[in-house]
Amino acid sequence: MVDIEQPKKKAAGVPAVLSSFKFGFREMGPARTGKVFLKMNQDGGFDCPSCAWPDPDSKRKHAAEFCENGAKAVAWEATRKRVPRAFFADHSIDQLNQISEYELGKLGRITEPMLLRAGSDHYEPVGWDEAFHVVARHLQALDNPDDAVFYTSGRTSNEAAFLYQLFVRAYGTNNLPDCSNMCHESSGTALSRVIGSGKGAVTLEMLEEAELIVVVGQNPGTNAPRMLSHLEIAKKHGADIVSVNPLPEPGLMNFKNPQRPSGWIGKGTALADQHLQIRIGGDQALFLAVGHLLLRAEAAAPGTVVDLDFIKQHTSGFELYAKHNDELDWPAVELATGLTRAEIEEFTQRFIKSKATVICWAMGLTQHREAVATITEIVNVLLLQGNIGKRGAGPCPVRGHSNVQGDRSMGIWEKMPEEFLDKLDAEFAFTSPRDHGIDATDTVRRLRDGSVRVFFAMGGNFAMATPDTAVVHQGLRECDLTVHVSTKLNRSHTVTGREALILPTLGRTDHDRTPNGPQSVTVEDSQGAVHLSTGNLLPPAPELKSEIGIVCGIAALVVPEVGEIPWADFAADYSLIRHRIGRVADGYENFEERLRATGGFLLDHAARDRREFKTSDAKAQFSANDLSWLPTEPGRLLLQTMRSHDQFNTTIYGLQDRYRGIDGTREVVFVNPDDLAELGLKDGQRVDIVSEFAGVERRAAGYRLVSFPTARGCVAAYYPETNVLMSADDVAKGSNTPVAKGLTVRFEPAT
Ligand SMILES: Nc1nc2c(c(=O)[nH]1)N[C@H]1C(S)=C(S)[C@@H](COP(=O)(O)OP(=O)(O)OC[C@H]3O[C@@H](n4cnc5c(=O)[nH]c(N)nc54)[C@H](O)[C@@H]3O)O[C@H]1N2
Ligand SMILES: Nc1nc2c(c(=O)[nH]1)N[C@H]1C(S)=C(S)[C@@H](COP(=O)(O)OP(=O)(O)OC[C@H]3O[C@@H](n4cnc5c(=O)[nH]c(N)nc54)[C@H](O)[C@@H]3O)O[C@H]1N2
Ligand SMILES: [Mo]
Repeated sequence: MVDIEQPKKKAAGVPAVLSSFKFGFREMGPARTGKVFLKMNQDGGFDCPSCAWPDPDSKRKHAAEFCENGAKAVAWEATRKRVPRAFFADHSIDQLNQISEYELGKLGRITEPMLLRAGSDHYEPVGWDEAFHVVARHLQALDNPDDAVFYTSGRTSNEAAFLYQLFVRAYGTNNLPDCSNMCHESSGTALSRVIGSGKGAVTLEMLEEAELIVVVGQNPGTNAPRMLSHLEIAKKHGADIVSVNPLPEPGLMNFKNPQRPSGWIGKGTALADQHLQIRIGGDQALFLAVGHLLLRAEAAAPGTVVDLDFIKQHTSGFELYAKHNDELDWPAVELATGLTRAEIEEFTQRFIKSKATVICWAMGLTQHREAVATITEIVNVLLLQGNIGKRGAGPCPVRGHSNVQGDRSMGIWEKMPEEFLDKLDAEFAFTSPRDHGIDATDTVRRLRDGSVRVFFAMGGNFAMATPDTAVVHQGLRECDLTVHVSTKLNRSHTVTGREALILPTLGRTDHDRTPNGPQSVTVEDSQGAVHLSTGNLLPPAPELKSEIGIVCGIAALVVPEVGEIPWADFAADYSLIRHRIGRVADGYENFEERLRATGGFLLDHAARDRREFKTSDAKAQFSANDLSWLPTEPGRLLLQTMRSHDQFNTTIYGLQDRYRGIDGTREVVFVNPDDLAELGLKDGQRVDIVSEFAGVERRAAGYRLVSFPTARGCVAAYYPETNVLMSADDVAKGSNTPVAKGLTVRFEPAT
């Protein structure tokens, strides 16, 4: 049944708690639900596999430190349901492709390796040994290791990621694309260039001390719900909070804290003091204007607005930036942002008033053509007031997957710096390749050319998460072998190469015991804190292997002679892996010792901790960017593809987007009522969404129009269904991230 009602103005509270338990009981039953929810994010427990928002230290810890969506992610993994052998015997590949992503995910955990033999149209069970030999046979048959691609999704632990990249480099390629390429790559690219580290420079404690927090292009109520508790604390300390978003996301507009009884009843906290309902792609113009106004205010009252000491001592490029930003084309700024000058002036006053400002952002900024320039524009504004490397201040990109940041620290990157590769080679006595590999977008292009022979994925759902869905599927079908290491079924398993393997693995919640005893893994969160994660549930099947066990099993067959790498020892004792990580990965020095001593630690961050900037000139760099925005022709709109409240990326938990008032369907497109009227369309009508890029049209058929308070000219629909509208050639400049926000579209009557 499809039910569309008024969007909610409040997030979390009682409905959120009820929703977690309802989903928990459905998947796990009451006893397991209790066991799981009590161990989540607690000392000695497991790290929530959902988002990368940090766990509070003991000072800040609540009794039950989890959120509705974390609980769903856990219940989804810890489900008691299993995919039976008979299921694969009963369904051909064609039939599997008829089953929706949502239904595939609901089938339960996979428990044994499955092989699709060449010429067959059914997966069949296969032993681990044979499965590993199939992978080895294909990899050893390739003349060029670069014909294989090794994808990673950001749930993989530090230990597994480190061994995985070691195996891939020992095999001879840097083809290590990861989900980050489609996520925060623009943040990493921009921040590395201008402040010398791609990671955020704000800890939880710093966030709570901020006087102004700006949340740009992020929907924390759904995608990082625990962040709201910390915003609430900051607010209690007197912080101003501003949301910059084309949508009035309810988590920011009003929030009820499920961790506190007082949050269960009553009005909740209105978190945002100001909501700037920005036009899609208008953020660079907005921050350009804020910079301009700050400089003007400083000129009017010298020494009161800008931190000249900081600028002089720690930055470069200020003069050029100030000159470049002296004049501003206000009409263009108003068109670009859809905001009035008065709104931008009010926003700027908040910066002037604040002595410590944090700017947080996520996909609403990074998945744009001008994402890199936009993020440097945000850094400009922070640098003007010395808002980095001091209490309560700094840039705070909020990462997505729970260990996406750790995976990068471990070497999952197609262009890992020489310094890391040199240390890796010295540690394991081999020579890793130095030619850069390909990222996720280039992998799509290589698939399009039909030049990938083996596609290997450590988790994720590459077939759905990427742009140009049909092209990706065709390319995957042309591979000799596709391999997926996964916990549950998804579309990437049913769009197969000539041969295909599904290798089931342990998840974060599963107890991991090797012949050497129980094992733990580690993760690094969004703010650079590293800690242990220990699963406590009986695994879905006794023969299930960990990701580490799988990598070691394959590597021992494929690269037994390369270097001195004790694969079997690593598979038995994960502390041995941490010892090696401690000698290779930046910031992880004496890893195992520090971990044992403290249970977890915060990684060093030169800019945050010492105002030391590891850039080309050892200064934090101002950037002079020209105003960029996304003009549209009449009849055209800007589309953003986003997450509902009931999904984790390509995993669909349910068909309810509670805060936005949608139930029973995902094929909706949110449109401003004035745009509907102007286009002569009505709420409830069905249309095709047609995207236009570089003269090519792409179509998503049969979407229901929903009249919604989104910014004028801006429409929104759910990812991943709308990835058919994206092009692998439409990418962010400098970071190669596919453009998932700000696509030019028009509506046509439904076909
Ligand atoms: N429950 C749950 N949690 C998740 C995930 C999930 O799918 N489900 N995914 C995880 C991952 S991998 C990631 S990367 C994060 C993603 O977290 P988010 O970035 O919050 O995810 P999106 O749904 O893509 O939301 C984009 C937000 O940016 C806004 N926006 C779109 N275009 C623009 C623009 O041009 N300017 C501005 N200022 N805003 C814009 C949208 O209205 C929306 O609020 O969440 C992580 N956590
Ligand atoms: N249009 C559009 N496209 C986007 C985005 C967008 O906003 N709009 N967002 C982009 C972003 S930010 C991201 S991060 C990517 C996400 O891209 P991916 O990371 O590739 O996709 P996920 O849906 O997170 O992957 C889910 C699958 O991971 C597997 N899995 C879950 N847990 C584990 C585990 O512990 N181990 C292993 N081995 N497997 C596991 C399960 O089989 C599950 O089906 O999508 C990108 N694509
Ligand atoms: Mo992400």
